[in-house]
This record gives sequence, C-alpha cells and structure tokens, in this order.
Amino acid sequence: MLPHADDAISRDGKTLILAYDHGLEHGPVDFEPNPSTADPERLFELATHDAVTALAVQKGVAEAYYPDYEDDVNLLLKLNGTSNLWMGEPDSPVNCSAEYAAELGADAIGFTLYGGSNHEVEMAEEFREAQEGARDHDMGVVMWSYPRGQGVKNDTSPDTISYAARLGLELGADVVKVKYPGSAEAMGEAVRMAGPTKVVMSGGTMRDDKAFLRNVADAIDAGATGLAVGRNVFQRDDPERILDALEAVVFQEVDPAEALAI
Ligand code: FBP
Repeated sequence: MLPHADDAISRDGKTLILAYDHGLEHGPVDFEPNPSTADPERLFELATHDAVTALAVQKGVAEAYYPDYEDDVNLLLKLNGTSNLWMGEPDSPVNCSAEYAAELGADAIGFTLYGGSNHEVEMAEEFREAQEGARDHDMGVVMWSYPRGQGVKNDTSPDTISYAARLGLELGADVVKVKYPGSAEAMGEAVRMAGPTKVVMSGGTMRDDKAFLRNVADAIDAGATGLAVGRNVFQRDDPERILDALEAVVFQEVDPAEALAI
C-alpha cells in the first residue's frame, strides 16, 4: 500500500463505502425489499449523505449516472464482478480497465479476489494489472477479499478472515474488505495481519439495527477503519436513518444504542 492512497475515499481516516454492485452480483432480487433502489439515481442520492465516503458501482452504472454526481460523490469503480447466474467455481471476470476507470473519474478501483478458488491464480494476475494501473493514475485500491471455493472450508472463520486481510497487504491493496469473522478479537487479528492496509468490514444482510451497529462499533474498536455496506443500508425502508446512525458510530464513535436515538 502507498501512504494516503485511500485518502480520496476516506474522511478523518475512516471509510464508509456504500456498495451498489448488487444488480450484477445478485440480480434484481436485492432491490425487492425497497423497490426504489433499482434506480441507481436513488443510490447516488444516498451517497451524498455525509456518512458515505465513496460509492462502489460497476462501469455501466458509473457511465450513466456519475457525470451528474462527480462533484458530490467519490467514485469507487469495481473492475470485476460476476452474476449469480454463474454456477461454477468462484470467479469474477474483469469488465473494466484501471485506465478507463480513471477516465470515468474514479477515485479508487475495487477488485474482488476469491482466494482458494480454482481461479485464484488468474484472479491474482488480473489484480496485479488493475493494482499497477491504479498506481499509474493515483487511484486507491480496494480489494474485496472473499476466500471461497474448493480450497476453503469455512469462509468466515477467524483464520480465513485473517488470511483474507493479509492477502490485501501482500498484493498491494490500500483497503481490504472482509466479512465479519464473528468477534472483535478475530477482527483485531485480521487488522494486525493487514498491517498498514486498512480493513473494512462487509455489511451483510439485514439484521436487527442494534446488533448491526454493535458489530460495526466492535470492528472499529478492533482497529477496522469502517465498513463497506450495501443491503444493510439500501434494503431498509429508511436508509437515511441507518446512515445517520452509522455516521455517529463510525465517525464520532457514539455508542450504538445512543446512535439509534439520534
Ligand atoms: P452487502 O453489504 O450487501 O453484503 O454488500 C457487500 C458486497 O461485497 C457487495 O459489494 C457485493 O455485491 C456482495 O457483497 C457480494 O456478496 P456475496 O458474494 O457474498 O454474495
């Protein structure tokens, strides 16, 4: 990682990435709980909330919507992604170059790596090209480090998540996004393994507000710099309300119970 490479997608050293690549990764089913979120415009509007330090989208969504938001939203452009229609060993085809991401005005690039998949070798080679391209254009590098596939028995065990975080450091990510390993202690170990690479936790599916915010607070206490969250924000009836609470927990370190009362 390079010092400050992620500054454009962080604030006061904290990061809250609003992830919106679900239309590709999971399909329209993810928009069902809150149908207005099928419209990317709704997410770009949400991304103008003070809590959000970057919006992660795929190329096509950025091409169509980012020109109207480039003054108000930091763009994290995913360079690979796969649909839920694919049933093979985990893989994520590259659909955009770092050069084109820079042309679109991206502040950082995002890249999924499925360590442990039979496709890990090609994915790591593709990551190299993306990471070096990002360096050429002064963009930050965020790795979605999701071990899964034939080589992985438990994709959220503490050991697996520590390894996932370490892959971020070893391969040159500025920020590594990992699933929550189940406890603050395990998150702390993942943060230790990532060294200077910042660790953000993945949002997951919708759960009890208090429990979700507690996980976020625990992750931050353990040294994570924030989170990258999609469904746990946009599938709610009132996404702004949870963003208000997340802003308090992530940036002001307010206790989760109090944050909900704001
Ligand atoms: P969520 O916060 O909704 O879990 O999104 C995080 C994310 O990494 C998205 O960027 C991506 O679309 C999705 O999870 C992939 O999840 P999975 O591969 O586990 O189904």
